Amino acid sequence: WTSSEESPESLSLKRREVITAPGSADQLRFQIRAPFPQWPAISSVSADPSCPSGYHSPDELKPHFVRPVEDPDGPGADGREFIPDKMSPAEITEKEEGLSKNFFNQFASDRISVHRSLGNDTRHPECVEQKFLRCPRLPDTSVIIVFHNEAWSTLLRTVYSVLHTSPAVLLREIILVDDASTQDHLKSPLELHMQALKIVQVLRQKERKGLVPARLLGAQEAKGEVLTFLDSHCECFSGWLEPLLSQLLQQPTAVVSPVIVVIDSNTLKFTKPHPSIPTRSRGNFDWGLSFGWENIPDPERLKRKDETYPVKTPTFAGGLFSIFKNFFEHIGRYDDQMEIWGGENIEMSFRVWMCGGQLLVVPCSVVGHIFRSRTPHTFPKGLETIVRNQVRVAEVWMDDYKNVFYRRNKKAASIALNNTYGDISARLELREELQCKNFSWYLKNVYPEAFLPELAPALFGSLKNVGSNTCLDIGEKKPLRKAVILYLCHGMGGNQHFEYTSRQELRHNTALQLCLHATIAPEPVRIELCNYRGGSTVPAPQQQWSLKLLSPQCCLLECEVFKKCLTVEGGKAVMKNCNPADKYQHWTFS
Ligand code: LR7
Ligand code: MN
Repeated sequence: WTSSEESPESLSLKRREVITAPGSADQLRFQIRAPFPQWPAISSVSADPSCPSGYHSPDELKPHFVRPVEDPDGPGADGREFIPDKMSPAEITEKEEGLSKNFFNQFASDRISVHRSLGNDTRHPECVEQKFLRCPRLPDTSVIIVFHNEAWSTLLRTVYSVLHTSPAVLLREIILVDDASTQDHLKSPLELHMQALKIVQVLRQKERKGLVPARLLGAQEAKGEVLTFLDSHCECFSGWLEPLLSQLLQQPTAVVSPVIVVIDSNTLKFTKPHPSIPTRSRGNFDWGLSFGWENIPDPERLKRKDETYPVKTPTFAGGLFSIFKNFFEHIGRYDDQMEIWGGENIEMSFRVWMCGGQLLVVPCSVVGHIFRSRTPHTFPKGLETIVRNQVRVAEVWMDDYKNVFYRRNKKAASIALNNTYGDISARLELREELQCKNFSWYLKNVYPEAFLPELAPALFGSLKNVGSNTCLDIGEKKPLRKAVILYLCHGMGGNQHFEYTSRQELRHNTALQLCLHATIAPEPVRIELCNYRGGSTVPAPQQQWSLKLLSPQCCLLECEVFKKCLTVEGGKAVMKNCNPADKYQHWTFS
């Protein structure tokens, strides 16, 4: 088989045969041509006459298998939730301490075996039946886990789950990279424990720099053909590794992620996959540059012949993925000036697609991750660090679309304006050197479903009510169908960012497409999904506003179907008869 840049699909059409066909190594010998001139061909996948017959199996001999003393069938077995008996006052204190340190239930985690069983393999039958030839063998991998002040039980459970689910020949090593943790259990006790496991090494970053520099350190030391990154609070489900490696073998310029299932941060329950429910989600981003999940759109979903087929995804969560080490180096590793946490997942997503790679979710690979609602990490230079990382993404990769982000995040706009995001010349050179496509190519070809805000809206900013001196604000995390609120003007964009569009809507569109929706008083004016969302529909009349200019800064906001104007009354936004003399009907954009 030959993989060529012109038809990356041609190989994948035969993929079931490649990975499941019995037969001699000779019949299956194949070579992967370098997809880029600068990138050396991978030769190690050609057949080795002495290599063993048969298929990879999780039961394959594990020379490094070490059984921890804890019972895999103890509390939490089969991925079940941990339900404590009556808790003593001391236990309640312990639980609270664990929560405040980690923002997950360390108390529960500490009482579950570090190699708890996840029970039988509940993946889709097409995944369970899939077989992977041992010859020619799959590439081997280094698993790199970076951590900062991770709890002992979650970190060890991550390590043991890798050891117990990965066929030994495919697991070259596990590299733990400590991002300058301060907790004692992560110092010599960790080193001693890991030394006993032989194939696990601990690297230390002397200074706290964040997850990107830590992963780069791990990658530099890694000896495997493939790099596999995991967060420090994961559990691998059976059969997770082979589908990732096999997909890379077929598409060596892919970056592949498992399906990431939830380990509940309170009960530690592992959400096992359901055999008859196909994969539903892929990654996306919003115009605040946050990562999010969405349903796989129909055209992509229908292209999949069965559950073993990968899903193209516009972005990835960033924490759990595999990539050929030489492709990682070719495609520009990471932006090494990104600090602490945030932004690198979107950066890598844009870069991989724009510079000739692809981002795939492999549904037969399942890994659990403890999702938590808040970050427990300290930010030595403040939360601005995240915005600075995002500005680096926007400046390097987003062309004119960076302004769509800056309009929504005033902090980002000021970092960009004052040029305090550091030197990006090396990243711009990389973009040049790899002859990457531009951002509109990415939007058009990789994420055609993306909502594109107007590049140059007529009016935008926060909408201040002159009479009450407050600003329109979408309020909560889930503002849909809720009353718009009036809040102290903060001038940061965010929840107070509105744009007046060429279709006369007043939009807040960072993640969802939300529109200001007129109502009949006394019902307060609401936030609704915009009726016009591309295609042929038109805005609902309640979502069409005409501006009756009073000054260059703005106006009365009239909804023509009601012939009424947006008014602040009793701290609420309501529709009333228009009266240009009423200051509570005057609005300014700023
Ligand atoms: O300063 C730090 N140093 C670190 O080493 C901060 C964090 N870390 C480590 C940390 O111990 C953990 O192993 O970095 C890893 C990620 O940090 P988390 O787990 O506290 O945050 P998270 O799960 O929200 O991280 C998600 O977003 C990050 C943005 O920078 C990274 O992309 C993470 O890889 C990503 N995690 C995932 O993709 C797992 C799936 C969750 C989702 C969505
Ligand atoms: Mn995490």
